[in-house]
Amino acid sequence: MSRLIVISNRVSAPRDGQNGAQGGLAVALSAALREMGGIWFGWSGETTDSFNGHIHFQRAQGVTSATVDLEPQDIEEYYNGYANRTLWPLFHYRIDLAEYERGFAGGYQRVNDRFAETVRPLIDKSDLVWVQDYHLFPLGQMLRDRGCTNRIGFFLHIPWPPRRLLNTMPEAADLGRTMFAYDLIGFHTEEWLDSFVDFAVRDLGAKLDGDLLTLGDRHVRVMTCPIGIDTREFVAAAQTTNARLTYRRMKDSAVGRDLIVGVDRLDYSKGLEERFLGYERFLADHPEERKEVFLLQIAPPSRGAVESYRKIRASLEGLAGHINGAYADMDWVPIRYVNQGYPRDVLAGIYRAARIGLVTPLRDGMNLVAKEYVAAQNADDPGVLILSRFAGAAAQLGEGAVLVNPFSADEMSDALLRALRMPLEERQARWRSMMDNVEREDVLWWRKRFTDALVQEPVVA
Ligand code: GDG
Repeated sequence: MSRLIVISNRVSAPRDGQNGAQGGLAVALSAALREMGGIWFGWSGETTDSFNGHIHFQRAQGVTSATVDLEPQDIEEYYNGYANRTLWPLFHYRIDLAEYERGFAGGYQRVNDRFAETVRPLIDKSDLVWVQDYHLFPLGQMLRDRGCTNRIGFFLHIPWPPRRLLNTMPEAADLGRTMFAYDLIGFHTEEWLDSFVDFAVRDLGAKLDGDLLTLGDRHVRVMTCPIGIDTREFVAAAQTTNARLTYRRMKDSAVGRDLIVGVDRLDYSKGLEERFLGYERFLADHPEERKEVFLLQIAPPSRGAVESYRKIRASLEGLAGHINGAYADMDWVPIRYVNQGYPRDVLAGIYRAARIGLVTPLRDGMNLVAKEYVAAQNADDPGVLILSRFAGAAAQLGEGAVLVNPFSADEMSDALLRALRMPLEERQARWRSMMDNVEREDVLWWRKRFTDALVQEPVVA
């Protein structure tokens, strides 16, 4: 059997002494590495004055990780720059926020080149190579340039944007051509896959035959492979003592009111401002509901080195303060806005206590919070998921969730009212249809679907 070489920006392989839960992706990839053998390679998260290619190997809980340190300039140009200020906004359709700087593009190429040079000697002839996400688009090509004939797959965790948006980026065509170094590319949904194919065919001149794209002498297969959560683990997390205590604490502090919960990294793609405005519209439209509900928004800060993230933090604080100022009473505050993260079992308890899960990104590759909310519910008395139609998760959960357009405050207001008034039977039926999907297409299913497809690919001559 082939070994698996996973390459991602950061490595979240288990560490010695760690007994807290890892995230779903880390669990799935660790399980795959344990089963197939192999290595997880990426940036350590540490800096070094001058890049030396020194690899730190670690083996814990049956998984080998190999990490390298990067220079401060690498981190500035590759990570904070091209990945988070160019690609992330562009791929989330925010060309107004995307910054096109040659310095960023150069740093991105340099770090990908450093990754390729460092990881190349670790790859044996029969290994499967699996590259993760937008930080590493050109890595496959750079490995091919170094004689790597292995099967190489790529999975994109974020959307692929429509070609008219992508083409605003000066390096769009180059980036697109390097994607043909891969044998297989996975996307969460048909929509992201179609955008890629449309771009490849119309802008690069590729030919499509079934699910195979051809450009010159290179072929790449495209597939949808929606990521799931570690459902069994999350259902169990919702039953732990910590989760039960949290559930109790939330119910006590709600004093009979309905909890609406949002949990998101603080990121403009998650639609937090629009969510607050939709909730405000609901409060304005339905004075009789005001003291019957409250919104708990958990938003741990992320990417604080990037200006647009500092701005959104400030503007959300202002908006939450404004709404609370306008509507709060001495015994009720409409929004509890929290800028810290919580352990996974605490989150599970909060989800379970919430009558509504409000997941309204403006654009999201998948969105795992939606699935975690579903997994944490009590089957006898489940809450309602209000889900953005622009999240990848809507393709799988669309029948059970109440879908909304997150740009419309009116639609959000209507959806909140509908969810609050939804009869138990309807809630149960909707939840069951979502839970069936969350159980069937979990993260282990996702990993197997991708690696099984990659193994089928012919080896490059
Ligand atoms: C990218 C894509 C795609 C959040 N707050 C806390 C916490 N979280 C956890 C959630 C969830 C994860 O972070 C967030 O996952 P999402 O999928 O919602 O979003 P991104 O971080 O943007 O992920 C996304 C994903 O990759 C996988 O392909 O679904 O579309 O953007 O698991 O629970 N975890 C803890 N405390 C918190 O306060 N412990």
